[in-house]
Amino acid sequence: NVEKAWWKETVVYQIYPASFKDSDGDGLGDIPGIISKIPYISSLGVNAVWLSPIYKSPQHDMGYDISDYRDIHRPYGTLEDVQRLIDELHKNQIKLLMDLVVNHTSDEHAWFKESRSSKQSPKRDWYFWRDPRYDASGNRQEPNNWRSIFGGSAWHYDETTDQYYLALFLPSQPDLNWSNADMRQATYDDMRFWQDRGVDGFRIDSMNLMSKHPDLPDATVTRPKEKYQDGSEFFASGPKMHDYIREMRTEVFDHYDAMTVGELGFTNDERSVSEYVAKDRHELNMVFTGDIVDMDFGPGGKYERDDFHPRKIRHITNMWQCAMPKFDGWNSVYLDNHDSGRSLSRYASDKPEHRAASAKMLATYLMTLAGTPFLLAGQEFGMANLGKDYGVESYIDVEAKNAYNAILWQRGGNKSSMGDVLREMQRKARDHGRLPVQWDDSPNAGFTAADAKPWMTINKDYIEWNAASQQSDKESVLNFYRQVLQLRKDYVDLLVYGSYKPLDEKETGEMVLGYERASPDESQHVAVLLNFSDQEQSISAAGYDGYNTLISNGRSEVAGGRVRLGAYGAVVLLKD
Ligand code: ISL
Repeated sequence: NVEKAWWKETVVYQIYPASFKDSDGDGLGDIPGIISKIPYISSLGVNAVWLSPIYKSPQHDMGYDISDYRDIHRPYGTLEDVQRLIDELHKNQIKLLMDLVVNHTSDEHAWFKESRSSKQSPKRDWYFWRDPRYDASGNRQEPNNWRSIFGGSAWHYDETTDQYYLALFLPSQPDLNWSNADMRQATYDDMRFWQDRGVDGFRIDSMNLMSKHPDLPDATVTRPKEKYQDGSEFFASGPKMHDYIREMRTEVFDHYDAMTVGELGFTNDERSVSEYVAKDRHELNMVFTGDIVDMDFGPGGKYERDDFHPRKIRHITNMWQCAMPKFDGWNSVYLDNHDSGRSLSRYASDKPEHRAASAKMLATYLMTLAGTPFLLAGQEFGMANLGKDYGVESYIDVEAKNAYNAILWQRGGNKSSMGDVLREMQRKARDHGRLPVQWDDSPNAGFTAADAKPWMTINKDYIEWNAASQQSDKESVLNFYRQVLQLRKDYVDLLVYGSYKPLDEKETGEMVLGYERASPDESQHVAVLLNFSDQEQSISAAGYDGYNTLISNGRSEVAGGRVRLGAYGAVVLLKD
């Protein structure tokens, strides 16, 4: 039997602070804006908020480049505002998870400034500094061949000391050296600073990159035409990773009953993931594996074409749902975050005739699996990607821009050859996950003042797709979300703690994801059937005598011994 815990019964709502709600008309979301929406957040039935970074930052990567962990980016508000946010959320029984970005800092952080000042600096070893290599003709070269996640070399030359520093993301995001014990203690102090103010836990950014292979060896060459290579074999889930997590627990988390969610890029295999979340390891409560947001990446990367197929979500869902009970682990369940396109537009359909049904089908997926569900703000009323009529100039995020420019360069600067890349951007660019929330149909979607200039594009579909217009409509996506969240509470034994049994593709057809859940005492049973295609599907109802529809997105029918699902149909059948 699965052990009970508050963080297992929670549904988490992710807020991207820049895009949630602007209270002062500067076009950027802020903390008072979030506070003003607490009644709305509370009305959804979520029990926790994950807030993307709000700390002091030069904002080269939207706050994932932190220059002071104990201060707030002024346009978002002040420490007092954050305290008010924590207190107001708590009054509404909503917990707050902060984003903990400690794989790297900003190059404007005092630690890095000190570290870069001289080789003798006491903080020199808090980051990775290495001598140049020289090629046969005496040209200065990077210490190894690693590619940055945002493109180019991961190493940056610094004249002051004639050495390179390592930055796996932007050059302005130098990686911290976790093998330095003083650095680790300083980080733990910063975590305690927030926990002492009442924060309930952390989503830990790029967690598995904190331990690198101590020799920083050259990566295996997988793209021979390119100078820099994927070094993740040496920088993801390195040898000391689990020592650091255990230390973090005993130094910080255990003293606060903190909820912990580690982001794991690159680490997607069952055995490695189990080492983070198996119960007897006492490390993290849950993780985000990247596989679920990479289902439509191409063989050579994100901006290559590889059309999504339902068999991928079946495979990944079954894998994690079946794996976790083997080692008493727990996981997150998510489809969207601020690093990708909206799942509605990628894994289902945002065409007008399918949009609401698709959003409800995905909601059914999120709320009927074992694991803690995470929603990205706007998902609860069917926000979608920017449409096909938005050109490349609408994309302002550094990841897509860098990728676009790198491919353009490979193609000799021929812009007319870039249609395929733009298509993939329209699907997957991080910008879509960061669109301002569409509150109502007033100018600027009620996100900011009517005469303000929003910091990024507001999707023009807001006139039709916004939270206000769905409030009182019983059939709306928004109210469907409220219903499935309520079901998850009403059937907590079944939907949170119940067992999971995949339905075979032979029974459901390859376009349908089907699974059964049973409560630990076997008194309750459900079958969930989700059509990930725009074609009608028909499944034998032979095993479901005595089952009734618990919830449906309006595109299902049980009759004549068959369950019929319309395009993107979803149904949950409960045994009476
Ligand atoms: O490269 C990846 C794994 O295949 C990425 O998914 C990687 O894990 C991800 O880019 C890390 O994202 C996080 O850290 C970044 C920041 O830009 C993202 O917004 C954040 O979610 C650097 O802090």
